[in-house]
Amino acid sequence: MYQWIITLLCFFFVFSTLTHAKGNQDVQYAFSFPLNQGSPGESMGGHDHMNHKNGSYNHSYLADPFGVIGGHSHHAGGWMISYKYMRMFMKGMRDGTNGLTNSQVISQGYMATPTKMTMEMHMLGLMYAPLDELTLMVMAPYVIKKMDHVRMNGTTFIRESEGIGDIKLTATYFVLNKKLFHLHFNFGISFPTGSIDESFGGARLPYPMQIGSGTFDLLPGITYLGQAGNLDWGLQFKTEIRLGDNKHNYTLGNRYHITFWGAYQWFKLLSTSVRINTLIWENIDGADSQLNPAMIPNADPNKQGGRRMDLLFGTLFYLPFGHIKPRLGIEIGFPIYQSLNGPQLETDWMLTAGIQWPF
Ligand SMILES: [Cu+2]
Repeated sequence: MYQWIITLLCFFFVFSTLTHAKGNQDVQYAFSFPLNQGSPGESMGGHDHMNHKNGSYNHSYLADPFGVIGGHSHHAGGWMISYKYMRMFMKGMRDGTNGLTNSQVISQGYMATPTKMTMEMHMLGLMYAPLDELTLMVMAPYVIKKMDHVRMNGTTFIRESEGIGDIKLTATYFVLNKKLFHLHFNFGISFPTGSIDESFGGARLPYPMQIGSGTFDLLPGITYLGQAGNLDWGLQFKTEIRLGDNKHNYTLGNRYHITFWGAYQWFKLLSTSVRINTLIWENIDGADSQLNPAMIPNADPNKQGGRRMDLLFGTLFYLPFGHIKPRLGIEIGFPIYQSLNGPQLETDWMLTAGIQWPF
């Protein structure tokens, strides 16, 4: 059902792209509000806000889609606070690229199977740039998970968990800063502040219901950004590398993300984006001895990995006040391909929305 809504949204975006592509000559002046920390007068039109410091291009605050993390940097002395709400909905089990019914999963010998899951995250972020080249960011998530299940005998049950997730400290450092070719490295560390002790009635909940990884994780990556006229684009490769075992003797799989996007500034205060996000995540290494993989598939460390490609559509609205415009953003997407080491819950759609407020 959700796929249909999202497909309609896609058509809307394609249609509006085609209708706007003609006869919109004034768009090169669309991005004319001042974003620099310097004097507001230096932005006269076009993308002049990027011509900070003798015409050099600083991707200080661009049309990077809301679901992208570490996709922009700030000028020296710049701050930004942000709030993002993320939601992901998963329904139905899948093995490889094939869907499985609940009874097909249970007939593999399990006592119960997950049927659907909602994951929500409230994330507070703070960015600060001590140098033009270097932007630091801290992100603090609050995670809420809810999973529905069905037992062998047809009865259903729900499990829930919530709490502070893994706090991340990250940095971007640019090595090239040209209009058509901006390149920055992403660095980061994720702290094991999220719980891996979530339980119900004294029994530990399966891996996907835990809040954190339980390990220190490294977050290296590289981001390329370009801009011409009112068009912005980007390509980002990011990884999450787990360090060591957590206290329950397992390590979540490493994750690899490759994403690329294009964004177009239609009006002074509105831009839209289209993005492809490819994710590969590995199985769990080791096992939590309190979990029995014969009971339910999501308690099996070898049924956690997978790969997925998502198509996402985003919109950014710039609020018309303040020296540097705050922006509201939303990005909605759905998988166009997913292959899972299953049986595992398949993803149906995901959403990120929130506000970014630079000062
Ligand atoms: Cu920022």
